[in-house]
Amino acid sequence: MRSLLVSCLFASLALSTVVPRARQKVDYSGFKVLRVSLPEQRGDVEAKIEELAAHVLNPGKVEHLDVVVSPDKVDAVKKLVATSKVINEDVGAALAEEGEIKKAEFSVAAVPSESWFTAYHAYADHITFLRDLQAGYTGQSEIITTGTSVQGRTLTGIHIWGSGGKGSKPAVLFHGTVHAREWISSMTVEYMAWQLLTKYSSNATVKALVDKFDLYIIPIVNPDGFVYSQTSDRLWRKNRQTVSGNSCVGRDINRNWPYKWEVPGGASTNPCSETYKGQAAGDSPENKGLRAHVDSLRDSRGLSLYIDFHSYGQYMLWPYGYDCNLVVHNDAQHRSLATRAAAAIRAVSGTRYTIGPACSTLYATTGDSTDYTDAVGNSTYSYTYELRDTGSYGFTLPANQIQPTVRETWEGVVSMLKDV
Ligand code: 0X9
Ligand code: ZN
Repeated sequence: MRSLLVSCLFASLALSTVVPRARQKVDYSGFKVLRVSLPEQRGDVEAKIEELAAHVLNPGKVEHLDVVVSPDKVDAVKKLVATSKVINEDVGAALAEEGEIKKAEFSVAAVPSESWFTAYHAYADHITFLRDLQAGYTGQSEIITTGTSVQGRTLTGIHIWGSGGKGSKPAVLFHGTVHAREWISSMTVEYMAWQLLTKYSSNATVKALVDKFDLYIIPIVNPDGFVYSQTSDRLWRKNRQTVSGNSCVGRDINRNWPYKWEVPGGASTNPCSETYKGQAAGDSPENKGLRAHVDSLRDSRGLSLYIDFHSYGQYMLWPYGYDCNLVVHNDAQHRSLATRAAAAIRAVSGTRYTIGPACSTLYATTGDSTDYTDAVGNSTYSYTYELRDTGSYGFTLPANQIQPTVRETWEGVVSMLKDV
């Protein structure tokens, strides 16, 4: 008995050095979402709200913040601001509508079917999905890795090419799930890969697109955060990196890219904030791997198009994030591609996107991916997509909206790929 206890203890200690054991899952029953107005001098009030809130859903937003607050802290938050309203009475009940994480049933080495896109999935199943998809198309795809996360997970993606052969065409790069809680983005990015490979031989449009580019598709660039959002806190956003001397965890990988990282205003220097930028430019391991990949594509065949898939809000945004007065040299071309892509999406389902330069259309960010891919990666086009919805469900989009979302977004992406 004693030796059993000792070996269990040893096993759990050994496990904890690899992946810290998840604490009990956060129960959001009774938590509310408050929409609070901010004063002109927002700094102090914002910091106090961040301290009281369990999460800020739209950090950086100028007009108002949407904050998730436990029932006992609602009054304290309300006292800090001039106006507030409850926009969700029970976050726990809203999360329950999202649908369970489905345990996937993979048949041996079969290409995944479209039913994959009817549910959300565990991280390990996402990796199996990619491997099974790739295994069905070994002549025109390979699994790629672009570095390692804080907890040692490999950033995994798929490289797809067409008739010109591997590595012969300009590069297209898609990223998903840099923000852990944005689950619809993993599904959407996977749908792009699935469509490109499964439709290549039957659909002339798809064939032409795959023949035109080398496509690099990484559905989950923040695996530790994603796993944490499934095991511990559904509303987790950042990675799982610690900061010495501080108990708060996580850098916002989308504030960590080493371009204009040092500019003040578009990210937080507080490790407890949702938008913590890190201690130095590019100091998250996830960013190091992603950046090396962007740099190597730039140095080989050049990047034609980069899309970073997020949720929510239904926006298509392009550089710059760090300065609201700067206009990118090919702003007009960015706008015209986005106009056509948004129209293509709307034609499928009526879903409306707002388009524009990131800073002036949404809010300022420093160290975000698209500023880097534009200015350092020399990508001809760089976009952030904010997928469905506009806030009714937010990050916890119900599973029955996965297929409508991925199908409409596919049409937007096809439109962009044709136009590039
Ligand atoms: O804040 C972000 O990183 C993105 N929004 S999200 O709600 N998914 O977190 C937006 C990034 C786009 N860049 C700018 N708005 N500057
Ligand atoms: Zn995001």
